[in-house]
Amino acid sequence: MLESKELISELGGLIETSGFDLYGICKAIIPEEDKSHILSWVEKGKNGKMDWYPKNMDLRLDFKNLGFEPRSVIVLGVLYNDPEYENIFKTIPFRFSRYAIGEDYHRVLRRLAKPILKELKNRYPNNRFRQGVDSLPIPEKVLARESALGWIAKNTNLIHPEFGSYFFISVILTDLPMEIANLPVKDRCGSCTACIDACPTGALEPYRIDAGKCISHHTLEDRSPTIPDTFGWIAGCDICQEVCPWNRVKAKKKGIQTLREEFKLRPFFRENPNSILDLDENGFAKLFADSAISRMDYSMFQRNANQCKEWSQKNHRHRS
Ligand code: B12
Ligand code: SF4
Ligand code: SF4
Repeated sequence: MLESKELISELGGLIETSGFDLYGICKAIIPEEDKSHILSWVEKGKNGKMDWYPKNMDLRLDFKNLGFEPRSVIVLGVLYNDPEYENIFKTIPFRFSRYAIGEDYHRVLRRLAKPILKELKNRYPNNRFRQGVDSLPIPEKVLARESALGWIAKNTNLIHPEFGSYFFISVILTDLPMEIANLPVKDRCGSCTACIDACPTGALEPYRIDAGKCISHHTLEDRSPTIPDTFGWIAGCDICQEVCPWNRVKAKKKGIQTLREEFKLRPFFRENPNSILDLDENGFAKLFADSAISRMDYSMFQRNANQCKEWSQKNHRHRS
C-alpha cells in the first residue's frame, strides 16, 4: 500500500508551487468523538439559521453517497492574512473580516488545486479524486487536524503552531488507500481564554460555538430583515482570532502572511473605504462579484451596512 509520506515527498514540491502553504494526508474517517460532538451540536440547535447544516448528515459524517468510497484525504491550506489589513481597518469605522477582503477563496483554492488534481489523475488513472472547498458537506477542520495541520482550538478554529489560524482549508477525497503515520499536533490553548473573553456576543464556550450567536453567522448566513448587533462588522468577524496569541504574537513575530495576490486587500478598501457603506446594488455587484461575500445578496449587504452606520454613530456618541 502507498505510504502517505511517499506521496507527500513526491507531490510536496508541486503542492507548494501551486500556492499551498500547508498540506497533509489522513484517513477518510471522522473519529467517533467528533461525530458525537457534531451530532450534539445540531441536536442542541447550535447551527442557528443554517438550516442546510443538518441535511446530508450521512455524507458529512460517513462520506456516503459521493459516488465512490473515499479511503484517504489530502488536506491543503492557504494563508490569507495580509498585514496591510490592520493599517487600513484601524482607520475605518466598520470592519470586513480578513477572509472577505480578497477574491472568493472557493474559486481560488479550486484554481490552485488544478495542477495537483491533474498530476494525481495522471499517476493514478484508476482512482477517483474529488476536491471540496466548503462545497461538500465535510467537516474540514476535523480532517485538517487528523492530517496534523493543527489543533481545533477553544475558538473552534484550526490553529497551526507556526502559521496561526488565518488559513483556508480544502480537501481532496480519494479512493486511493494509503498507509498513514501522523503525529497529532497537540492542543496548545492551555489555560488561555482570550477568545472566549473577547467574543462580544458570548458565542463561545471552550471548543464549542453557538453559531446562532456568532456575528459571522448573522452577517453572512442569516437572511432575516433584521439581525442582532454586529458590533461594526459588515461581513464575518475576526475578533476571536485577532486576540489569539498564536496569531497576535507567534505568527506575527514570524511575519506569517499570505503570498497570494488574490487574498490581499483590494485597492478600493484603501482609496475610498467609507463609500462602501453607501454602495447601491450595481456598485455592490461590481465590487464584490468575485468575492466570498457575493453569497450575500444586496439586501443583506445593505442591512449589515446600515447596522454598522448605526453602531458607529452610537459608539462615537459614547466616546464623546
Ligand atoms: C458552519 C461553518 C461556520 C459557522 C460555524 C463555525 C464553526 N466553528 O463551525 C459560522 C457561520 C459561525 C462560521 C464562521 C467562521 N468561519 Co466557517 N465554516 C463552517 C463550515 C462550513 C462547517 C464547520 C462545521 O462543521 N461546524 C460544526 C461544528 C460542530 O464544528 P466545530 O465548531 O468546529 O466543532 C468541533 C470542535 O469544536 C468540537 N466540539 C464541538 N462541540 C464540542 C463540545 C465539547 C464538550 C468539546 C470538548 C468539543 C466540541 O468538535 C467538533 C468536531 O471536531 C466550515 C467548512 C467545512 N465544510 O468544514 C467553515 C470553516 C470552518 N470556516 C472557516 C472560517 C475562516 C470562518 C470564519 C473565520 C470566517 C469569518 N471571519 O467570519 C468564522 C470563524 C468563527 C469561529 N469562531 O469559528 C474556515 C476555518 C479555517 C480554520 N483555519 O479553522 C472553514 C474550515 C472554511 C474553509 N474551507 O477554510 N463558519
Ligand atoms: S467570530 Fe466573532 S462573534 Fe463569532 S465566535 Fe468569534 S468573536 Fe464571537
Ligand atoms: S485565544 Fe487562547 S484559548 Fe482561544 S484559541 Fe487562542 S490560544 Fe486557544
